[in-house]
Amino acid sequence: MNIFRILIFIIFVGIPLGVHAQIDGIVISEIGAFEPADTEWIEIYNSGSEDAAITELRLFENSTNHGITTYRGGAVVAPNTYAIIANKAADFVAKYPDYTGTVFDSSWGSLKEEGEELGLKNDDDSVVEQFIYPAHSGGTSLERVDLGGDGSDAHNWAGHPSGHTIGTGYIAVIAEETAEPEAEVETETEVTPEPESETAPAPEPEAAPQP
Ligand SMILES: [Ca+2]
Repeated sequence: MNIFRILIFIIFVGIPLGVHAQIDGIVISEIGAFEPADTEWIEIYNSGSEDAAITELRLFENSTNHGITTYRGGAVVAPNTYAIIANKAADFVAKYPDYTGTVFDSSWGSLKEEGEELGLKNDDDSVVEQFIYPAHSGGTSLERVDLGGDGSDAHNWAGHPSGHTIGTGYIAVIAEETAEPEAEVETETEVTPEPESETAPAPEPEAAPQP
């Protein structure tokens, strides 16, 4: 009988294969590299259809796998939900009391504003996400424009015009249009000629019939 051998095979080959739960659909959605190192953070988003245990992932930064532990809100991020991985979770929470979502704690040196390789890996080292984010300075966060789009495409990242969107998604800002055209508006008003004051005389009110 080969059943014994089959059982041995299942136990020693099958189970180890199943041990590593592959987590799919977690994307890095925003990067807070502009912060002082202690309050640096990375926003993630679960674009998958299942709950994801983020503590089973490793944050890959500076060629190192950094562990991720729970801090607030548990280990799992539900589908269509944002969460934060902080360099020092306590410092992050103290700085951003308005954000009440899930926070994970990790530990890294410093996220580089010049851009660097960043990623998320499963515990078997398989890659969930890995890319080099583009340089961005100016004291604001770097947001991923299309969460389903390529993280290694520099055009898929945009510096926030004034701050960040911790816990929420990217919103296209029309700041480009509101900031520049002031001068244009002025010239436009100058150019538009006043209509010749050849206004037709107001129609005379119909004389009220004499009684
Ligand atoms: Ca965000």
